[in-house]
Amino acid sequence: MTTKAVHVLNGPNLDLLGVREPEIYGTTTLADIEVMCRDAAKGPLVFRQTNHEGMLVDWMHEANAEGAKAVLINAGAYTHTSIALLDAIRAIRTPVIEVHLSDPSTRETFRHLSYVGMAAKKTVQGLGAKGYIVALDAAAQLENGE
Ligand code: CA2
Repeated sequence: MTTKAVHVLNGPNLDLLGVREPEIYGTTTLADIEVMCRDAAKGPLVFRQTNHEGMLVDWMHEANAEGAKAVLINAGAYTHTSIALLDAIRAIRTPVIEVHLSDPSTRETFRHLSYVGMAAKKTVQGLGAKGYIVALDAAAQLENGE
């Protein structure tokens, strides 16, 4: 039997992590976060980044079609704008966990609304890169029905 993967999807500008605005997002790069996630994951992990909204939707569908264990998504600014992502999360069976490095609820008011959060099973925010690991643990707990 093949072990199903957790898919970690990252949205726009997260490829700039560690390079710009370290006072908000820290100095850890997305490549560092990928290594942390691979170390922490207990099974196969798909880790991706795109600057394109539709690509995130396609990857949600792909995760669902492959029977992925869970999707972790940091949708970046699409979090606050994308009804397409909300619909995609509602349309798939795979449980989705929302992750943010910062805590958007303490930032500008335009970041307070999360379309992703309306459909996600759980949100982990404000913990920096460690939030991805907390979200991986949360995905394992969902799998165990906890
Ligand atoms: O806190 C998060 O993880 C965010 O998803 C990051 C998004 C922001 O739009 C969300 O409100 C919260 C921004 C990602 C952009 O990342 C950058 C990294 C370095 C330099 C500039 C942007």
